[in-house]
Amino acid sequence: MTIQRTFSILKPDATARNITGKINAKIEHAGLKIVAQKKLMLTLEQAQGFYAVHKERAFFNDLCSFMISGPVVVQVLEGENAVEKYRTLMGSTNPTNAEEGTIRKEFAESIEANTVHGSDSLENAAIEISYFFSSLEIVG
Ligand code: IDP
Ligand code: MG
Repeated sequence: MTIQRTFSILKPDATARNITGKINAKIEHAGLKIVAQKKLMLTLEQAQGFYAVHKERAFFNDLCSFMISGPVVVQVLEGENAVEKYRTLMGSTNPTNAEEGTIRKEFAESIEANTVHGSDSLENAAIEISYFFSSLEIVG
């Protein structure tokens, strides 16, 4: 029984299609609580910094362009085993491979426009949360 916090982004393809509420319903139905949330436009510098781990990948420039193509919703999710629970709820990076019932299976448009980001470890969750939120903005 470990309560964790993880970091989530509802990507520009989600805000463009006005489905952030549908995604949040799935998040809450899975038992994760949205303890912080804000909508913003990323700058190119912020997107590049956030995805710096991927900077050598062929898709890096396209990914950063996509992430600044419209507003995103950044969130902190809290709950039992939140990091792994949210990764499971998201589904595989490529929606073609995503499992039934996952966010990406239901909503993702492509391997790039795949609707959501979620931290891949507890350590990265803490780094990513602090990239976007101050502790005063997180209300459990
Ligand atoms: P994840 O979001 O499932 O953790 P990562 O491998 O960390 O997947 O990749 C980060 C993001 O980069 C993905 O969510 C997706 O938007 C994009 N991406 C990953 N692989 C590809 C690819 O092969 N082509 C285009 N975009 C990709
Ligand atoms: Mg990742």
